Amino acid sequence: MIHNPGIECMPREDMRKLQSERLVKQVKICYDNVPFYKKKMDEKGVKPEDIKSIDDIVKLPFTCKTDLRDEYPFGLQAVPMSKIRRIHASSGTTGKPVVDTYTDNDIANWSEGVARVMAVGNVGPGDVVQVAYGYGLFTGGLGVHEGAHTRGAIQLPTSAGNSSKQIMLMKDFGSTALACTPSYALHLAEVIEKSDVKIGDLKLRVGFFGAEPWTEGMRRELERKLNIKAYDIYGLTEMSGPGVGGECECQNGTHLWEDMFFPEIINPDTLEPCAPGECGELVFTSLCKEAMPILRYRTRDLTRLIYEPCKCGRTMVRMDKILGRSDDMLIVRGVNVFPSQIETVLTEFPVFTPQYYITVDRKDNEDSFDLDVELREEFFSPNPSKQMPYIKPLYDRIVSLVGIKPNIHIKEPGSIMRSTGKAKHVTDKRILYND
Ligand code: DLL
Repeated sequence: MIHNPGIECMPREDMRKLQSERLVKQVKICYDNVPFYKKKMDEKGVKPEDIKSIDDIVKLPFTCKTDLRDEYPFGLQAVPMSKIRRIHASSGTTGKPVVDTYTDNDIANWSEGVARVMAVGNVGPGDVVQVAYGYGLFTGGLGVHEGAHTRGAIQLPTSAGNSSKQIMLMKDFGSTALACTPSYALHLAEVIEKSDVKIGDLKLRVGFFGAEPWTEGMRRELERKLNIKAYDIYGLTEMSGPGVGGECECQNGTHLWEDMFFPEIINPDTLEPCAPGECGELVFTSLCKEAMPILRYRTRDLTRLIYEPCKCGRTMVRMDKILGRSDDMLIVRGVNVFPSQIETVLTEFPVFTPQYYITVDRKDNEDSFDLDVELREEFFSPNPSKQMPYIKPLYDRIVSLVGIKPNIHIKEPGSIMRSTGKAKHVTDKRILYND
């Protein structure tokens, strides 16, 4: 089901016109109300009058995460505090959080973005949407909550954690949709397997998973284990939160809501636009944010855009699965490794669970790459000689696909740390030596 066909299926020329109109306004708002943008544009010699259409976007300066931190908390705000209705922030691992603030209209637009994603799963009145993203400063919980509200569905705000209770409520309240990180969804599936609840006792039919990279293999696993259709939902705090885009029924790329967020792909080294279809860093310009508009924000997410028309009828551009963030990329013995590549390989092997943990270290000037994996219950034996036949094919596949020679350690099923939010897959001990 398409939530807003007038916009989602708009002819591309009309979309360009809408984007142009909105960009012109958004840039003027930034220049006139946010000293940070005035300074940046003046430095680049660009005036609002120079921005006449969406094609002129390349004239604008970029905004980086460090700019957001420098302007913490409200330096990028374009309206007085009396117009603000909500404040969210991303946790981040270092320093100050990234803040986003919202007017009433911003919250309405944000909910519209999430509602468009939920419509793909035909979520509407009578559906119980179990929102197991964290509620709080994180945008996942409240963002998805509002989107479910816009669809006229019943919101079940369980937040993340307390897995046994999640499953009890899922069964007793008849949840039809589950929204959480894919890693937490997998954990819930494992808890269900170990409980008295049968999948047939549940009414679950659809899931909206995001906030972290996940692979096609993980989708297959979640769809099989939970007997649902699993859709990807993408977003980031700086662009309001979840619902910057989502997958359609074709599950073949994430449509980005281009009427609200204009995407570009740039080469992160040269900062030049990439050729259409080429992989690079995703950059967004908000087109109708009121409280904290944002120009050419460098997300650090690596992906490519797909402009070929989609069979679903939506005309909005699609993006490929996010390979990872440039700052999550590990360089081990000179090889670039994204944790999601390990998930891709693991899910090719039915004997392994998709759980993994990477530890990178440096000994005698050489990098080591240790990989903890779990065999499924039915294949596990503590006897190392019985594990060997499973290790060799996994090792070979990682060497050929990722280009790195891992030290593989087989762990007991269930022993790798599960997460209720964004999963942590890596410890890079080398960072300690650089401090
Ligand atoms: O994670 C917003 C969100 C909540 C999205 C719930 C989807 C569902 P942040 O905490 O600011 O916001 O993190 C944003 O998470 O730049 C990506 O690196 C990553 N990310 C978000 N969605 C996906 C996804 C929320 N579907 C950062 N696939 C982004 C891959 C994702 N990575």
